[in-house]
Amino acid sequence: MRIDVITLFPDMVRTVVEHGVVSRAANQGLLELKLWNPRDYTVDKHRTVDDRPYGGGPGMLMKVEPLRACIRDVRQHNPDAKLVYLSPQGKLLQQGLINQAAQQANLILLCGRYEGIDERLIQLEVDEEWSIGDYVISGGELAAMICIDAITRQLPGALGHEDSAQLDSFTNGLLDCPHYTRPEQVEGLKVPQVLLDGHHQQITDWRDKQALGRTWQRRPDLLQQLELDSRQQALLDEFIAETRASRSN
Ligand code: 4GY
Repeated sequence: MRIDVITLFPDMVRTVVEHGVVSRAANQGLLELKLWNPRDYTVDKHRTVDDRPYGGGPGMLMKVEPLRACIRDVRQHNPDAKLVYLSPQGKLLQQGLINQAAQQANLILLCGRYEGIDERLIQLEVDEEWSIGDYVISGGELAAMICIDAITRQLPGALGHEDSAQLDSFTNGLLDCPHYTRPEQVEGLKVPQVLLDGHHQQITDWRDKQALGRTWQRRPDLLQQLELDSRQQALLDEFIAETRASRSN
């Protein structure tokens, strides 16, 4: 997959391919990241990339001409790609949207700075607007890096074992189960016995039950969107019964 990123801070975005899973994917040729800086498309002596908002008020906007020239150049090199603007006004990013994006060959991510970009550039140039959540950060770069990371780990071959993105939390619409490693005891807290016994079906049942139970406790909104099968419903019923029992003890 090829991802082009339009940003005033290319050095910041590049760091996403310098570590871990995303770095390995880039080195394997699964991900090709290209960075484009609107500042390289300025023509004035000061290389100006900001401009004042009509109507006044605090803050600046990204200057239209260099940004538009940059977008045009990217599109010329990558004509088939969808262009996504990252902003709090966008569609909330969820695993389904990430997985869909990972099926595409190309993507262009546009990072805003200052107070953002002229609305007419959104109308004319932007195909989709995505949000990473209901909070404001100082620029689109961190949002783009989150997108790149989340998309890359869904590319076939990006994770060590081919099925581990399948096992990720949210792939099944649920939160993850708890995990334990050595030592067997930490400050008197023990590893659940079932994980030590080596009965694989019991381990699977326990993990699924914990995932269902935690989702029920912490994110009931996620559970409501799911149709549980009879095994899952039975495991959740057990979890709820155990929770009530241990609360009344
Ligand atoms: N939330 N999801 C987000 C954001 C920063 C000024 C427009 C978000 O995606 N991006 O908060 N972005 C602003 C900064 C320009 C984007």
